[in-house]
Amino acid sequence: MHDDVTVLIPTLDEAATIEAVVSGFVERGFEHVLVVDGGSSDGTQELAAEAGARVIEQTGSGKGHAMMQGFSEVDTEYVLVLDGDGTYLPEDAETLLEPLRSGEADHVVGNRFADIRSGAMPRLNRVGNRLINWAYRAIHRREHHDILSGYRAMTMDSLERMNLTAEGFGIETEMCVECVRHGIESMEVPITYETRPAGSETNLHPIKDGGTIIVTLYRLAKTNNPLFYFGSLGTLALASGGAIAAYVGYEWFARGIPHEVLAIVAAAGILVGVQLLMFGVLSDMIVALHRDQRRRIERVERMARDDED
Ligand SMILES: Nc1nc2c(ncn2[C@@H]2O[C@H](COP(=O)(O)OP(=O)(O)OP(=O)(O)O)[C@@H](O)[C@H]2O)c(=O)[nH]1
Ligand SMILES: [Mg+2]
Repeated sequence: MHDDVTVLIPTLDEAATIEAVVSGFVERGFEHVLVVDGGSSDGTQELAAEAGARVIEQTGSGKGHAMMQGFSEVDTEYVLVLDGDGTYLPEDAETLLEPLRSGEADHVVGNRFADIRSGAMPRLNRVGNRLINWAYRAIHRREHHDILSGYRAMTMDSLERMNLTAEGFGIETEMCVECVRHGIESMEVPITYETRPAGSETNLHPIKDGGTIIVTLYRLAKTNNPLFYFGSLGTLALASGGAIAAYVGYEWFARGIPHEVLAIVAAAGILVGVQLLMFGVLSDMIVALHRDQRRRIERVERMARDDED
């Protein structure tokens, strides 16, 4: 029934749940279930295969790496990605796939906050999510409220246009940023987020992985919103330089004490800050021009392709 969809599940020690997750999809008519396992030692691979999945073992490590390896094996039009920890429901698959089939979007993200079971997400993760989504909206100017969601559906076509590199938990962030960069239509649909069943362990370290995600978001801001990237650094340098200059000035005029070294530091901070700000404005113009050019090239490519058909 769903022979145009591959259900891709990255797993690492998910024996407690993987069987139920895979059979949930098989029973709903998904013939292609692909589990990319990161070398589980608890029998996840066998359980997944018994439930009807095709299982491959990951050649590297990290969730992002597993997903990229999985994508390279997909030969269907659509891909549905989800975790193997039983926190996402097969019942929501249709909701995620519908916008792809109707042509409304090429990348659909399940919004966990629409219906989140109590205890499904620790407070720290909740706060981190809120902060990261807010930063994403501010930097990339697209309405998303759950960019880190692990339940997503996409067309293979749009996926092939993305340039993915994040090997760990930064992959979801990267996907949302790539959508903006390549003009891929993305949208959000409400889904349910369940609590991990007892006996199932998380692989996510909120501080370490949260940090990686924030760094990923910031690093990727450079190409989509350079004014923010350079501007924030520039403002920081300018503010520190200005503060030191104010202190040096106060000491000199009010108390007659000179601070030569500090004065040089302050001047350097202000100079660097102003330069970074100018650099930000210039890069912003370059990016805008570049985006314009690329849209034009893509339009011409599409026209050429349509002519061929
Ligand atoms: N193949 C592979 N899968 C991984 C790796 N790390 C995590 N996973 C899987 O990726 C999915 C998401 O990992 P989780 O630990 O559930 O992380 P999360 O969903 O962001 O965090 P929780 O809120 O704790 O569930 C799960 O199915 C994991 O088994 C890895 O290194 N390799
Ligand atoms: Mg999970």
